[in-house]
Amino acid sequence: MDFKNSDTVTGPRKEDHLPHTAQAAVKIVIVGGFGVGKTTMVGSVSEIKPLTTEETMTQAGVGVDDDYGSESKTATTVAMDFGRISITDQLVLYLFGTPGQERFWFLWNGLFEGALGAVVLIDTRRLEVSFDVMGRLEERGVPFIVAVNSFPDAPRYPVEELRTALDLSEDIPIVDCDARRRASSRDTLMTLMRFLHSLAMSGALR
Ligand SMILES: Nc1nc2c(ncn2[C@@H]2O[C@H](COP(=O)(O)OP(=O)(O)O)[C@@H](O)[C@H]2O)c(=O)[nH]1
Ligand SMILES: [Mg+2]
Repeated sequence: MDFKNSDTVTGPRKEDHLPHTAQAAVKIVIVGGFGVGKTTMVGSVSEIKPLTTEETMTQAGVGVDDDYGSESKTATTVAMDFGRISITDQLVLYLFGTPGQERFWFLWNGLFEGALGAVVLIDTRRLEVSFDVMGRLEERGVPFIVAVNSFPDAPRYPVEELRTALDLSEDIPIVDCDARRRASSRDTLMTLMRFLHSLAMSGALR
């Protein structure tokens, strides 16, 4: 076998090491329909080089994936994105960006296993692509918040209108975010952590 390219596989970089103060690591999933910004969010917020499994869209996806609103997208994540962010010295989040396309649902069982919570990204031009995702999180009892990714030509709705359209209960936070911006993505994750904390305090977490 030819190992000529093995020098491209390097060991962990110094910045990849967990801080020695880290005490808790939790798994968070970033979900939503095709092209809502999952890969972008994991990439913008991760402090390690995000691992992204992208595959150029093939004929197999044509007519199957609903790609309205993401016309310029040439690749779609078929497996997942993976990243890490330290929220405090002690708390580390592992982020898993999970595909929302129906034909990849078989991947979900494992990906949701052990997840403390989820961010559901939505694109207001295509709310329906994130409906199923929310249903599946509810089925599995994974608490989530909704983040409205700010695409420039996407219509803007008052939060309460979105809540009704998405059929979400009062307590589920709905926030605006720009997945391309680290600060915004981080704020979104902080909102999720506060929400999870409040659920834990009220005894609502399973
Ligand atoms: N304007 C704008 N574009 C975004 C934003 N987030 C993602 N995009 C773009 O939308 C496309 C789809 O994003 P991507 O992260 O690949 O979506 P995914 O399929 O959910 O992983 C890409 O071309 C991104 O550059 C955002 O917050 N604002
Ligand atoms: Mg992606």
